[in-house]
Parts: sequence; C-alpha cells; structure tokens
Amino acid sequence: AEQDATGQHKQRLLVVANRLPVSAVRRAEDSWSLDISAGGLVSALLGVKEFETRWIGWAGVNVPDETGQRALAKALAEKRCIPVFLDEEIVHQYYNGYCNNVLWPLFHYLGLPQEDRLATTRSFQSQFDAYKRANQMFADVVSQHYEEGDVVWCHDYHLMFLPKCLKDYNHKMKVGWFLHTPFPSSEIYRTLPSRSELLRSVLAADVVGFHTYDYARHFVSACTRILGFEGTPEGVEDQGKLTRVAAFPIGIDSDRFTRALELPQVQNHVRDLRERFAGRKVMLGVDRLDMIKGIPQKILAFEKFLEENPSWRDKVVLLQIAVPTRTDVPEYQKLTSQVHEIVGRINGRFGTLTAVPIHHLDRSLDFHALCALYAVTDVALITSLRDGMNLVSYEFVACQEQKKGVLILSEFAGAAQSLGAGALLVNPWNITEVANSIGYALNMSPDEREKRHRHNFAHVTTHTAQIWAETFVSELNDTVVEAQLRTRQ
Ligand code: ADQ
Repeated sequence: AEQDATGQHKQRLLVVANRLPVSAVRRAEDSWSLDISAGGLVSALLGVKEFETRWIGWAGVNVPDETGQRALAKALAEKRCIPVFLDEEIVHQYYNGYCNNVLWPLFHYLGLPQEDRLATTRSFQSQFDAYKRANQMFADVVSQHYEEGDVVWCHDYHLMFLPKCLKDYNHKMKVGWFLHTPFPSSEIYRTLPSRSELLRSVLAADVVGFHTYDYARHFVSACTRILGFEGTPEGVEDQGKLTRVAAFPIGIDSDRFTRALELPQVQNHVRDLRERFAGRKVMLGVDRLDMIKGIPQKILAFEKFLEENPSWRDKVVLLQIAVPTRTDVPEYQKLTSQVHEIVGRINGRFGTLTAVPIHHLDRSLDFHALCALYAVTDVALITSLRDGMNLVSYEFVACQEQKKGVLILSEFAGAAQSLGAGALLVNPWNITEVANSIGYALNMSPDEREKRHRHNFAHVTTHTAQIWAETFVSELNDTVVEAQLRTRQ
C-alpha cells in the first residue's frame, strides 16, 4: 500500500462506477491493450491525494472465457482497476434496458418508456431483476477487495441498488453514493414501478450527493412522500437513522485546459481554425448525441436566427460536434437521422457554393482539438433539455481568457445555478427566445462580455473537480457509521 508524507499507510478509496475509466482491446487469447481515459472522474480523483484510489467497474467488453478474464484482470491491476464481468444478456437488460431506457429518460423528465420502447427489451420487471443482479455482481467484486477502513464511493444511476447490497455484506462499510444526472421532481419519480425499493437502497448509504440543492430537495421529498420518512436539513431520517443528503457540485480540472492552450500543437490548431473561419463569428455546440442535449431544438433556433437576420447569414457559422453514444438503442438512431435531416435542410436553404451555416460532426474530438475549438469560439450554445451539470459549459469558460466569448446556457442544466450570473440563460424549448439570445450574444459589447466572463472564469477555476471529490470523500469519511455509533453506546 502507498504511504503518505508521514510514512503512514494511506486510506483506500474504492470508486465504483458502471464503466472503468479505460477502453480495453483484446490482442490475443491472453493479452489486452488498455487505454486510460483522462477525462472527468479520473482527473477529479487525482486531486484526492490523501487516499489511494482503486477503480471497480465494467470494462465495456464481453469476455466469456476464463483465460481472457484472467488476462484482463491482470492488465487492469497495473492501472489500479478491478473488473466486473457482465455477460451480453445482463448488459442488454441492465445497461441498455433498465439504465438507459428507463432510468435515464425518467431522470431527465422524458417519462417512462411507452409499450413500443419497452417491447424491445421485455418488461420493467425482468429489466429491474437484471439491474439488481448486475448491482449484486458489482457488490460481490467490491466485497472481495474490501479491507477494513476502506471508503467506498458508488457512482450514478446504474448503481442505485449497490449501497444496500454493500451494507448487507458489511454494515460497517463506509458507503457514499453520488448521482451525476438530475434527480427529478417526486411527481415524476413516483411513476417508477420500483420506486420504493430503489430509494430504500440508496438510503442505506451514509452520504448521498447531488450536483444541485434542487436535486437533493427532490430526492428528500421523494423519500418523505413515497416512504413516509422524515426530511431534515441534514438529510433523511428513519427511526433515528440519518442518511446525509447534500449538494456537491462537480467541476473540471481547469488547469488542464489552460495549460493545454499554451502547447504549440494547440496553438497551431487555433491558427488553422481562425484562418478557416476568418470573417465569420464562430458558434459552438459540443454534446454527446443524446435527446437530453436538445440538439434539434438548438439547430432550429439557429435557423430562426438566420431567417430573421439576413445580414448575419454569411457572417456566422455553427459548429456542432455531437459524439454518438448508445448507438444500439433505437431512440438514439432515430435522433441521429432527425438531426442530419434538419442540418441538411438548413444548409440547403442558407448555404452558398462556398460556405454552409452549420458544420455538424458525428464524432468525438481529441483533447487538443477540443481545446482549440473552445478557444476560437465567440458564442457557445448549450441547450440541454435537462442536464445534471454540463461540463462542456465549464470547459468552454476555462478556454476563453483571451476571447471572452459568450455562453448561452439552458436554465435546465445544473450549471445554470453556478454560471447563471455570467451566462445568458434560456429556455431551450422556446426557439424564439434562443434565437433572440443568439442575436444578443453576437452583438454584445466587449465590456459586458468581459464582465460576464470574469464571473464564470472565477467560478470554474475555484470550484474544480478536485475540490468536488475531496469535499465528498471527506464528508463521507467524517460520517460516523451507524453501527459504530450503536456499538459505542
Ligand atoms: P455527460 O452527459 O456526458 O455527463 P458533460 O458533463 O457535458 O455531459 O460531459 C461531457 C464530457 O464529454 C465533456 O468532458 C466533453 O468535453 C466530452 N465530450 C462531449 N462531446 C464530445 C465530443 N464530441 N468530442 C470530444 N469530447 C466530447 C454526465 C451528466 C452531466 C454531468 C456529468 C458529470 O449528464 O450533466 O455534468 O455527467 O457529472
């Protein structure tokens, strides 16, 4: 085990998430090559220096044979990762089914699947059974590796059943759970057939965290209305047992972005992009291609702006970078063709022989290209219909020290609560309002841009991912586990 500066053994933090932060490619029967993804959680947890971190999760590949499993586990161990092996049927029912077809849309206010969407993956009940089985498999792996004194941090809507499984295994285990999506109003949440069982399981954790105070409040009211438990300023109480519920807004590793902007290859990218779009203002959208991101609504608002402002038509370009995700879910395939159709129509309508108003890319960009794009952007357009936080808005702000561009941000993204004073907030469903905001942003005075940017930049550089992780983990570590309290009395 690692030691800290005073030579003491560091406490271990077991981070459990559906996906490990690696992508694994099989090279031979017993050999794998691994690529660690540098984004989000990984850089957040690099900041938590007083703990030795271990990752537990699914590697994203089906490995049916034992030789392959053993080889993968060995390769992952070098990266401090521990695999949970899920077979194809479980992935279909648990991941594609219950997680992405039931919980994801419900938590983003899109409601439960109707019959036709459900039919492709059988019933709620069989999906929920698979969800519980999968969560139990995660719990089995955690318990095999758990040592007394470890702190366990469970992530996201995939693992709502995990806190209970872990406490059943060992009630002394310190367990935290954090939700990266919104938690919806209890009026939406209570349509979920397995609503009580999931709430009870989450409440088995010692600390339950959300991005915003609103999500925490929605969760507490779901517990009071559905389970009849008591909501207190500290959290949720049932027969003297308190589960701490609080807001822990995530951030980004802003230094990673500001440092990247100084690299020669990023500056070359910046120069190329400036030349490419000389004489035009650049508007940017970067999203996973997901219905919650409001991409069709955004493009329609841009169309309305062009329609009403002919003088801008050859002076502005919208770059929409949309990385496809969950491509085997039919809803996502439908969204892709819908977006292509709208973009094609608008480019046909307003394009010329030499230029089109919308560049739409269906792919992800590497980190350096992304930083360069953020840096040359005049107006970022983020129109999520619902979004837990939205880190793209933070990344854009981090890269704008020179340009001081404008952020147009959906009021339904968690980030609206932290960047609201600097951004232009919009209701993404109101196409007219978004079109007007585009006009306002493009014409904004340098003074106003500077003032708005200062506010956002100060927030993004002080509320970092590292501070988020540290705050959550230290709050968790400071909780006195109920069982310990009882034994002391
Ligand atoms: P996401 O829905 O994935 O995350 P977001 O917070 O914006 O949304 O993070 C996306 C990340 O992927 C960003 O780091 C971004 O740079 C990257 N990305 C997106 N599109 C890309 C592209 N085309 N090319 C390259 N990179 C791209 C979920 C929740 C959010 C919450 C986060 C963290 O839905 O609301 O903020 O988790 O908790």
